[in-house]
Amino acid sequence: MTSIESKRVQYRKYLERAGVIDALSKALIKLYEEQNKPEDAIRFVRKFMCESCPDDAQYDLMKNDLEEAKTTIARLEQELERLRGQIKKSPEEYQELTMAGYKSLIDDEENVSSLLRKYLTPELLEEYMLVTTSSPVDAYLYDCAVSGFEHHDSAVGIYAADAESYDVFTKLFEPIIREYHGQEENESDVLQKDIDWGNVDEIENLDAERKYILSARIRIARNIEGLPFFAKLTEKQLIEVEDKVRAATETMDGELIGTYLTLGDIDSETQQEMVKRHILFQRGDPYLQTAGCYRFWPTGRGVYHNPAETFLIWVNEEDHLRIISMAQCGDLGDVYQRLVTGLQELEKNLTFARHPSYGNLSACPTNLGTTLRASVHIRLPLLSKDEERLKAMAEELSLQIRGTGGEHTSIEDGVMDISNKRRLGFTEFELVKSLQDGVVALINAEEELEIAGQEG
Ligand code: ADP
Ligand code: CIR
Repeated sequence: MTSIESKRVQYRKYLERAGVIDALSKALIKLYEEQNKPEDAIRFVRKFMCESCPDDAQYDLMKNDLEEAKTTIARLEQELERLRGQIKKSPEEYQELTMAGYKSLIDDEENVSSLLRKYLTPELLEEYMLVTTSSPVDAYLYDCAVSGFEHHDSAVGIYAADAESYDVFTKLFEPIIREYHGQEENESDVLQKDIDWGNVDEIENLDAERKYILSARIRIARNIEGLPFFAKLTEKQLIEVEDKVRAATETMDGELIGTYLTLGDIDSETQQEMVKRHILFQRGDPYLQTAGCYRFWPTGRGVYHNPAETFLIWVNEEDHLRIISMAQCGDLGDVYQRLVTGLQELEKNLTFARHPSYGNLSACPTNLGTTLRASVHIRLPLLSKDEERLKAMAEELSLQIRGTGGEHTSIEDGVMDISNKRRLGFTEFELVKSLQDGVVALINAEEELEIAGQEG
């Protein structure tokens, strides 16, 4: 007997011994004897085989119980978070946590590349460990560095807990900011140029034939002056931000007129659809999670958008506001114009936090300055096959490549998210123009590959 045949015989014996053959035969005989053959034969067999299984009514009851239990768990989790938020850590506890976090970061010899690890020396740790920003925020170094202490693979590893953090812990933030934004050689004390939206008409439709670009988007971050950033916002302040933004959108005009939706009122299925349409954020970034970005979720979070979904404001995600303009085509000019109009409208009612050297303030140092990320979702099937060339071109053109599902996602089917890599040290106009020039260069390269393919 071959080994497969012998395995088969053994399996059959096992099924007989365990009574499976007998039970199945009885179920099939029962079905055979049934005068009115049921439409759903599998369900009939399943019911016959499963004597102690719940009937339909019991099943519905159990389903309801499960839903109720889930709701209760979510409510209790929120309550727990609220109570945790009320516990103030003592300076000694902060000191202990900071030292333990720092030790685990430094002891890890495999993950050595975060800027936090590079610039947080033992001397700085000693100097800053018990220093805080002003009351009532009282942000410690630990509040800023906790994400990098836990995630040793961080590129940066630090978020500012409030505007003051950038100055109170300046000997740590400043070199990180300079290195991340390529400003090491800049001898000036002022790193960011004045806001300059330039000549908006010079930004154009980059793909009028709709051959390569699926969509274009520009976003900027803003934080309301006088309120801490996400890590230190209280539950009340989260609502305060939301109320202020909601009120500020009431004067929107023309194509910017829209509706504000608070996240708690959007059911989870609709949320998922909105995320897929790229008009809503979701929680889940582990770096932000540890930094405290999702505390009191979904309180105070929400999105404002016009019916065409081309102008949006995300409230209380990583920054108080993410102002976004989008188009389902390559018309970067149209997207740019709408963004500038939307921002100017908001500025009539809101004052945003700025820094004398870093320009507009954001919670993450990578977004400081213009806070602007202009991106296209673009299909470049030929160029994307040559990963090295694509990477080299992106580097040369100061572009960043991401997957289309957002940061830390992968490229699929030759479609990628191309955006300006730099945020600080340049004007808004310079950055959008640099994306425009970069995308044009990539499209030209793709076209050359197409022609070479046709000729060869
Ligand atoms: P950001 O830091 O700009 O918010 P993410 O990479 O986290 O960037 O993206 C946020 C969301 O915006 C994601 O859903 C992403 O797919 C979407 N997005 C970014 N750029 C574009 C674009 N050009 N077209 C459509 N959606 C985009
Ligand atoms: C990190 O340090 O890697 C995370 N806190 C995310 C930083 C922002 N994104 C980025 O550098 N691409």
